[in-house]
Amino acid sequence: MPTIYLSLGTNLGQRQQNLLRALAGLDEEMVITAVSPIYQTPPWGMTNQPDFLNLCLSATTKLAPLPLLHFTQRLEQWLGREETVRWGPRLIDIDILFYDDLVWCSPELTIPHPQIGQRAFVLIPLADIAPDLVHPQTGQTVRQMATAVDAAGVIAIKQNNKKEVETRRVPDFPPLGGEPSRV
Ligand code: A4P
Ligand code: MG
Repeated sequence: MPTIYLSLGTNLGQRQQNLLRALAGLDEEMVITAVSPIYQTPPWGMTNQPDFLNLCLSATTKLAPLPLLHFTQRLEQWLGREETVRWGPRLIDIDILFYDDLVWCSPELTIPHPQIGQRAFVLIPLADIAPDLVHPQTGQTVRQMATAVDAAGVIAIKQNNKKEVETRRVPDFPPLGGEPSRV
């Protein structure tokens, strides 16, 4: 099965709970193999907004790239994410970083995620779980990219472990094909 890497971010509401609920929802369509610590990170891109909590995870999944994107978008909506401006505040954001060593570019989906190299909020947690992962376009490892990025203000606040994910399943998250519903 393909190995994927995802980045999760939140800066509205109950931020830790948002991350744990997202992990539990993702668990429905993938086998999560590693979860980074949760980091508090200063807002990137649009700086006039609250600090984020971020984490990265690795997983294996049967979903092809576009169905994976549609699944994560449906989960974002189900968790209560509302429309926002680009890089603006959000309850939950799920980005696909890598999908094996696939390079994919369409209007809807770009893999690897195009801004990985500029984002400490992605690279620092990713380096905790996959330091030797190689970017298929640049040949750089995650460790090399993480060393090169400005990580000021990126602070680990909580270890995560798979047990916590497993005990936090969202029992009523509808399987693929179900109608999205609100919490
Ligand atoms: N899309 C294309 N490729 C991908 C991909 N690999 N993964 C498209 C996920 N989505 C992908 O995303 C806009 C569109 O990108 C989607 O409809 C999908 O078709 P979005 O999440 O709806 O919009 P957005 O998040 O506002 O835009 P964007 O450019 O994806 O922003 P990011 O990259 O998600 O950045 N600062 C900190 N510290 N921590 C954060 O987590 N997050 C952001 C949002 C800004 N600043 C942050 C953080
Ligand atoms: Mg996004």
